Amino acid sequence: LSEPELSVVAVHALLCGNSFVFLAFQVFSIIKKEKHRQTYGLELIASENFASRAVLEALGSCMNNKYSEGYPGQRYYGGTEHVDELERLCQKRALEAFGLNSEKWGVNAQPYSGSPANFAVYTAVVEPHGRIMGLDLPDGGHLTHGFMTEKKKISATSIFFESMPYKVNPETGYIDYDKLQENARLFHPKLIIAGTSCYSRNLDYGRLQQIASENGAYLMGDMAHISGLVAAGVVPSPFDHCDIITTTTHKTLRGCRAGLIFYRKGVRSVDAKGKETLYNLESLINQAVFPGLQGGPHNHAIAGVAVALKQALTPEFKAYQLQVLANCKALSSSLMDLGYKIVTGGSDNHLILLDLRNKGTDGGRAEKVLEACAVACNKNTCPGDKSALRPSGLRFGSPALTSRGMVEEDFKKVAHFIHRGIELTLEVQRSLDPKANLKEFVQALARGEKFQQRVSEVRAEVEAFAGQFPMPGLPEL
Ligand code: DSN
Repeated sequence: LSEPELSVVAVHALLCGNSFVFLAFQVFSIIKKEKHRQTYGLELIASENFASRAVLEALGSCMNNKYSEGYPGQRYYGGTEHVDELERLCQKRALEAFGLNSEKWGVNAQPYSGSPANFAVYTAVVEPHGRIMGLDLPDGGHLTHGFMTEKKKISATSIFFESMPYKVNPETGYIDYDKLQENARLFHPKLIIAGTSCYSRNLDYGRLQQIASENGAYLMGDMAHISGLVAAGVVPSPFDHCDIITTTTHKTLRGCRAGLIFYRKGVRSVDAKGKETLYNLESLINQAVFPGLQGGPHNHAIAGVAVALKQALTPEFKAYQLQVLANCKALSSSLMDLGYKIVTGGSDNHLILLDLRNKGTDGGRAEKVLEACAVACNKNTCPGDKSALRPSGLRFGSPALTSRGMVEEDFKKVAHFIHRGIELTLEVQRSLDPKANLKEFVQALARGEKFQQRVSEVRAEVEAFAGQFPMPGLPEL
C-alpha cells in the first residue's frame, strides 16, 4: 500500500473502533520508514548487517510463543519436544560452523545477546570482585570488557568485578602487549578478554594466551565483530588459543540478534608429574546463563541463529566474507588517497577507524553531517584522545553494504560520499566560533540555507546510488 492508502486504512480502523489495526498500522508505518532508510542510505556501522529472508522468517515464527526454561531434555515446561530439537540443532551447527570437535568444545545457544553472554561468563568463572582485564573502551574494547572512567565505574563488569583495562600504543594504534603483560604480572587477573569493538587489526591470540597462562587466568575471546570472518576462515581463529569464546550472531555472522558462548571441555593442563586438570566450564557456564542470569530462552532467536549458522557453512558465505575484507581495504585506501588518516594505517578485517584530528574536526560533528546525507556511521575515540566526550574518529564497516552486493568500485564511490560530508562539516565549522559546541554546530547545519542545499544534493546522490542495490530480508517489510 502507498502512504496515502495506508492513512486511509488507519483512519478507517480508528473510525470503526479497531484499535488493534490502528496500533499495528502505527508500527507498520514506522517499520516502512526504517526500511526506506536502510534501502536508500549507506549503512556503514561496523556492527550492523542485513539478515537474510530465511533468518527473519525463522525469527518471526511461532517459536516466539514457547517457554522452555532449562536445557534440552531438562526443561521446566511441557511441550518442549520441538524446541529441544531446535536448540540441539543450533548447537550442532554452531560447532560445525567453527570447525569444532564436540569432544573438545561445547556451546550454550541461549544468551540473549553479546552483553549478557559476556556477563554470564564473568559470573561463571570469576568470583565477585575478582579481576578482569579487557581492552579499554576508548582504545577499541567493548563496554562490557570492564569500562570505567577516572570518576565513575560505568559498566557492570567494573562495578561487580575489578577491572584493569589494557590499552593500545597511542602512536601506532596497535595493542601494547608488553604493557599488558607487565600489568598482568602485577594485577594477576582471573580472566583476560581477547576481543574488540573498534580495532582494525588481527589480535595476537598466541601472545594473549601466553599472558593468560603465566597468570593462571582464563582467556576469553569475544569475537562478536569478526565471527563471520572466523567462520569463513579468512582471519585467524580465536578457537586455537582461548578457553571460552563469546559472540553475537548479527554482525559479520549475518544472523538475528542473539549470543553464543563456546567453552572448552576435557584436559585444561597437565602438571610436571603428569597429573591432569580438567575443565569444568560446561556446568559453570550453563548454570550462569540459566538459572543464574536469564529466564526462558528466546526460541525464535535460536531458530534464526540456527538458520544463519547453516548459511555460514556455504561457499557463498566464504565468498561474501572475502568481499567484506576486500571492500574494507578499498574504502581504507580510497580515504587515504583523499588525504585521510586511518588508525594503524589500514585494516585486517571489516572495519576502519578514521582519525579526523589532522583535519581539524571531530567524529561527533562529522557523524551528524553524514547522517543528514543518509550515510550512517558512528563517532569513536581515537588512540590518545583526551576526552571521550569529543571523540576524534569515525568508525566505518563494510559488512552491511557488502550484503547488498557492493564491491570495491562501489566502496570507492562510498569514500567520495564520506569525503563530501566531511568537507561540508569543515565548512559549517568555519562559519562558527571555534568554541561552538555540538548543539550549536547542529543548529548551524539545520539553519544554514547553503548547507541544507549541499546536504540535499549529497543526500539525493547517495539515495540514487544506494537504491540500485538489492536489500536482503523481507521485501514486503
Ligand atoms: N555496540 C556494538 C558495536 O557497535 O560495536 C557492540 O556491541
